[in-house]
Amino acid sequence: MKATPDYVKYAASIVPSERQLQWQQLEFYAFFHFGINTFTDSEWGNGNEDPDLFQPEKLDCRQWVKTCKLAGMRGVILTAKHHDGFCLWQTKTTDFSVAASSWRGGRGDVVAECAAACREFGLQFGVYLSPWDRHEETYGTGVAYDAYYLAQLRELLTGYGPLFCVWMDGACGEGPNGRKQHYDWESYYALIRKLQPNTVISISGPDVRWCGNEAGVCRKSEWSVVPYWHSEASRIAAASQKDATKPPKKINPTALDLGSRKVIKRCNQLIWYPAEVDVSIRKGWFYHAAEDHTVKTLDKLLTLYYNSVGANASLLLNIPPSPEGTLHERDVEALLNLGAQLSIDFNENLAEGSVVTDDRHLDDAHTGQQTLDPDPEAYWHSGDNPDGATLILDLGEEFDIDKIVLGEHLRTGQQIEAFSLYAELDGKWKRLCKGTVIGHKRICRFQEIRVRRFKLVIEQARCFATLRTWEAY
Ligand code: FUL
Repeated sequence: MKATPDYVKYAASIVPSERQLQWQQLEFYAFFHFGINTFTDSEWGNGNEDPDLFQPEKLDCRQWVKTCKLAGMRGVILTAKHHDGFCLWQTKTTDFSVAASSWRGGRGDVVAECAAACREFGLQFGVYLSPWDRHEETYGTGVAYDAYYLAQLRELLTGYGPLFCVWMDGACGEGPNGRKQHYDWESYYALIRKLQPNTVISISGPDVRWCGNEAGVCRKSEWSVVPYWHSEASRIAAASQKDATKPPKKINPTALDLGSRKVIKRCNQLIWYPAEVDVSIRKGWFYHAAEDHTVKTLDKLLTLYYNSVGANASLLLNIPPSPEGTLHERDVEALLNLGAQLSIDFNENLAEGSVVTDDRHLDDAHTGQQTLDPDPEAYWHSGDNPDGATLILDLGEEFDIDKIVLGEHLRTGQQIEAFSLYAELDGKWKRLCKGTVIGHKRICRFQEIRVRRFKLVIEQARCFATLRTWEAY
């Protein structure tokens, strides 16, 4: 048995917070980009719009949320305020809000309606609150704007029930000669922690990592333990959008590997910072009738799902409501088809009631069989000699299978660095899939085969290996 280097031991010791673990369970949730831009047909408003343009006459947040639920999502994030500064709730911090529109006599509140719809349908609710604000006069003055932003955060964190997430965008299009705001991030984080300790702070914050593009592309290996500097707001801002017409489509090639041994060896401060993939169902983030034909196909949506949720990232899929205040029928159709397909894909876990044997385990409470127990705290643990550990799943009889779902027990850290999955075909083990990260969830997809036994080999792990779940479809 080779000695584990100290830097690997250190990486193995990094574990998620309780709020990160809760967030990780959501896996797939919606983004709603809705605001004054919806009525001006733009992506980035300039902050000088007439608030009375905001007239979502048929606003129906129940339709938004219900559709998302049917698509298989477990939460939603609403743009309470985008870069233009227009607020979708009854705020006391500015006149530039729904209160200044004649819509519903100035008493409308989209944040409240969306939060209520989420409660009704059992989805989690979160808010996007753009730090960059093109309307607010104090933007760029430092402390005064921090106070403004904090007051907005306070209203949102105290007035609308539990928020699972505050999404702080790194985008800023002020350019070199524009206003420059030095945000007091720490004060924002402290207020969120104080008012809602279970809320994750995403993107320009310490809890959830932006995958680095807006095209739905995720790395082959999406490590959850990465160098701390990936969470620095200035670094995130530098990589973020600076021009409405140029959303980042690729991951910067220098940032393709965030957490292999090669990378973590060079950093003595690591953090748990799991990835989120944000992408729009259409071309733009906001609704434009001219983009109705760009709604992604079922195939494309499924690929996005499998490549993110199935690769240790969460999927934040944007569906922009139309000026009427409803989701357009094309988006609804696409979401319903997606939900229906996902329920077919994961209709019956054929591993349930099967037998898993292992060639090593820490103790009797952590045998291979534990991987089939739905309790998230029941898991297989290899003991301290994980490399080469082998588990066999025996379904008892042959089934047609094209997907295996694996997941580590994250409460004890991210340990697995390389694995291979095999199926027994005609008495021989045929490799189906070879990978690095398993993390919260790895979905291995392959050509459908008729098979009874699968073998999982942990080729390399940090201090030990765990497996919380093993499913077959
Ligand atoms: C970007 C913003 O500039 C876009 O408008 C959108 O909100 C996207 C999610 O983030 O950085």
